[in-house]
Amino acid sequence: GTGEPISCKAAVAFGVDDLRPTDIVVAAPKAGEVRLKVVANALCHTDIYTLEGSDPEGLFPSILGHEAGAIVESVGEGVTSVKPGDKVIPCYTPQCREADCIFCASPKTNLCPKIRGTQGQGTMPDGTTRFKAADGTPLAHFMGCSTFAEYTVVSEISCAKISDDADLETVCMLGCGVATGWGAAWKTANVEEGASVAVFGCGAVGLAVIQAAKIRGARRIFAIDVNDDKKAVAEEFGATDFLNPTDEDTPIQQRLVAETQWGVDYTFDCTGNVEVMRAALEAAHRGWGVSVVIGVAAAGKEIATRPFQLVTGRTWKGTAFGGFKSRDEVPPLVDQVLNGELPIDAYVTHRLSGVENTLGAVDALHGGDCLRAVVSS
Ligand code: NAD
Ligand code: AHE
Ligand code: ZN
Repeated sequence: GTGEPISCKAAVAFGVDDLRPTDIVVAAPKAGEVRLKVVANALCHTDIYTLEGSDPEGLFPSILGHEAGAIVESVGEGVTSVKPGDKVIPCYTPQCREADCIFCASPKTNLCPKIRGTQGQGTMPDGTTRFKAADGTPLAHFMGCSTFAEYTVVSEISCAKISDDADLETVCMLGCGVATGWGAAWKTANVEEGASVAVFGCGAVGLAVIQAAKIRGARRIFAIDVNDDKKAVAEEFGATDFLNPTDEDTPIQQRLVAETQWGVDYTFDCTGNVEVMRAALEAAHRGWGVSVVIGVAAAGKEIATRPFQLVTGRTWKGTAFGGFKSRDEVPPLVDQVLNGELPIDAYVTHRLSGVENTLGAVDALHGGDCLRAVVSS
């Protein structure tokens, strides 16, 4: 019952590329915390990036996973915004909404720093963990979510309470990839009708940028991927042109500038490759082009370009979770999905069952034909 530890299954990352089904014990939520029954996980490339050892903040052993749908099992002392039975999306970018939080108060950002320090250290805000393996090994938390488990504990400020009608097996994708792509186009870049757009990388994040740009009325949408199989799906999501950089005789940015005379109004990196980030910046329009970094680069990687690219009017920006303030803005996105305004079913290309099969989702996402592999708990 409430207050008792729960024994359950998880996919535990014991080390680089070592993800194993494991029996774990999940402690009760402390003050300001919520224990969740995880219903479905959609694997995001960032989980793989951390599993591969590319994340400077990566910790082992840990419970990864940050794109999920869940139901509140129990709440700790003082929790008022959610109750047992509520459907929630755990959000790695929390929203504390406290009066003295200048980030929550500002319309310019979603980056509430309230629990970011401990989140990066793999603990709850009090500096301790709620997870251990059945043999007693402590397990680190990840991104304030740790959803590759049948039960997890998160902060109340990380829980976006969503409609009871939501299908957690699909809206889980609003916990990261799909919401990030939409927000990158709508909030970070603020793409307008008639604009030109170039999206580098046609995974779920890139396709969500394409979908969102189309909804805004972008006139020309270039999809760029090294995998030719992405052409058809990119066009289904709204791309007007598809380019494979490996087929080009000149750098891809030169081709894009040639196609558009002065460059593309809005460009997006959805690959995490720093050379691609450079190409995306240099493909942006002289005088006003905006390039948004969404992809997450491996530890030690840095971006470079000639400063002249900025002097001549290009802007380089980045986005975390598409700039969405999680508790305020995720629930309305879910409502728009429910009323049919924002279709998301096509992102789910693979379905698996049982958290112990999370490794199957990792293999699927490596496969090249996968957008999102959703694992039901
Ligand atoms: P994914 O692996 O499903 O998709 C990546 C796509 O990029 C693939 O289609 C791949 O073929 C393509 N690609 C790889 N190298 C390329 C190159 N050199 N040129 C063109 N295309 C190339 O990944 P995803 O889940 O869609 O995530 C995309 C990126 O966004 C990852 O780096 C992920 O970590 C990051 N991400 C960031 C945020 C954020 O808030 N900033 C949120 C979600 C994901
Ligand atoms: N922990 C890494 C960087 C990882 C990273 O940049 N994460 C993105 C979200 S990726 C979601 O799939 C992000 O939003 N970061 C902001 C934040 O506060 O973590 C590192 O370099 O240390
Ligand atoms: Zn993610």
